[in-house]
Amino acid sequence: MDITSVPVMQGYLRMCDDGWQQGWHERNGGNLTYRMRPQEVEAFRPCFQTPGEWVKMGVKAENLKGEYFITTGSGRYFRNVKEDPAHNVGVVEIDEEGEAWRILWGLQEGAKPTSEFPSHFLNHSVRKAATNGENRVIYHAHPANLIAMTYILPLTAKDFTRALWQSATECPVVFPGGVGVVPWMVPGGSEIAWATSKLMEEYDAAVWAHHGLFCSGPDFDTAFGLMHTIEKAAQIYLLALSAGGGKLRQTIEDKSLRAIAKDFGVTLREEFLES
Ligand code: 2HA
Ligand code: ZN
Repeated sequence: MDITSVPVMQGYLRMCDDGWQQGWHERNGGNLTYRMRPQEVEAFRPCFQTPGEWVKMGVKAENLKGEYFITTGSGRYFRNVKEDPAHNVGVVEIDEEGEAWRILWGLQEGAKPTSEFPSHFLNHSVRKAATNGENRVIYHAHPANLIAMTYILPLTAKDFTRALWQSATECPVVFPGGVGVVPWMVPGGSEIAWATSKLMEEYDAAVWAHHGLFCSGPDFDTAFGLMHTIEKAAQIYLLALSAGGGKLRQTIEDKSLRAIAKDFGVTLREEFLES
């Protein structure tokens, strides 16, 4: 059976390649996980191999017991995913305690799930709970403009959200709840995983200072679209600041943000508005 004929895998592989094409995944940068629907697991089941060993994650989530995820591989490159899915991505099953994974397909020749699997796992847990099970995608990338913003703005959710909302009219519609900000931390461990997942209880995107961005969504289009929209807004913000010699002559006023929200039927996070 050709795994690239399974629709969910087609969507997953396309998203990896799209992220690579955008320039967000230098070397082994970034990672993508998808929580599979039961019918997607069944479509994939003929491809499953003899399961690997259970491996504990150092984090635990009650509401992810027995779930199946597609994940990118630790140390593997987004650039190679489309050419060779079996070496660069895989399917893992979570145990009945919600604390260990084992490989069922892919991640060939000793690969493991992404080094950020603990962060992805806890984010899946909180987003699943926050969205009544709708959320399925957690996506981490290294988009350059957004990372550059973390060197010039105070590292607060309010400062980042306002700067991004004001940088393109669509932004308040796409992320009316704003974005969270995680201060600089060592990547890959349970500390950054906990800090990020705490923010993901409230936000569907979280900036990692001097590192990148985590986005979530119910499907590949929404999660990729959120990453894309935030990064484009960051690019506009930096272009405008650079062209203006560090000064903005005008921006989208709060009353205009409110007008957008009213017409598009979204609720902006009130505490981030100043008037
Ligand atoms: O996978 O992006 O944050 C490499 C990373 C770690
Ligand atoms: Zn990273």
